[in-house]
Amino acid sequence: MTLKIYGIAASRAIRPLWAAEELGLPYEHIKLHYHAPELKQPAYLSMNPNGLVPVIDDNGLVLYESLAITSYLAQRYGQGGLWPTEVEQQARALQWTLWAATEAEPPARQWFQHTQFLPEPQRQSALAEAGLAKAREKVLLLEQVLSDRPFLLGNEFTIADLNVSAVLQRLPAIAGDSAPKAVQWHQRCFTRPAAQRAFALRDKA
Ligand SMILES: N[C@@H](CCC(=O)N[C@@H](CS)C(=O)NCC(=O)O)C(=O)O
Repeated sequence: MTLKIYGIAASRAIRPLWAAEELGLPYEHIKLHYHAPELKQPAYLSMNPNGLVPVIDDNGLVLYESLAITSYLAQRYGQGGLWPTEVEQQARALQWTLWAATEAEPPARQWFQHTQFLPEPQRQSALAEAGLAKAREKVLLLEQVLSDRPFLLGNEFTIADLNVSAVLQRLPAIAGDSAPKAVQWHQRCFTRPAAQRAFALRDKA
């Protein structure tokens, strides 16, 4: 059975879409909007009781949480490539994935919500500024780590890079001029053909 990926590309579903493209996996894309009422209906809630996208169904394995999905796809289909073989590197990939979810995403999201996503009357500039300052601290940490290597785990692009760069999708705007190496790394990730193919899906209905 073909891998099914639920969620429009202009949502966190971009993460599993990008992973599937990296791995060359055939998939069916079910373009559910994050505001679609179906997300709160029993059929969808039986797959993800949180009522959120993305979800995947991989031959009967139903999984939610975008970064768990990307990590699963890498581990299952990308051994020795997207998923490193050494246990130490796998541990570092997990470290970066959790860092992306718990350290980087909350402030980056706060900044984005209060500058672009929320309707203007709901935006609060103090929250936007605080989110930006905190997110920039995280980018500066990446700047240090990337001072001596092209990718987070070394010389090769891995799931750690996909997860962190996808979460920090707006890294160049967050960094400004403060973190040139992090910006270059982000470009290296986002100019990969698989990333381009996945992000191009945002322009399609
Ligand atoms: N931690 C979850 C977050 C998923 C999430 O918040 N998805 C948003 C779209 S990016 C959503 O479905 N929102 C619908 C809603 O809030 O009702 C993940 O990474 O998969």
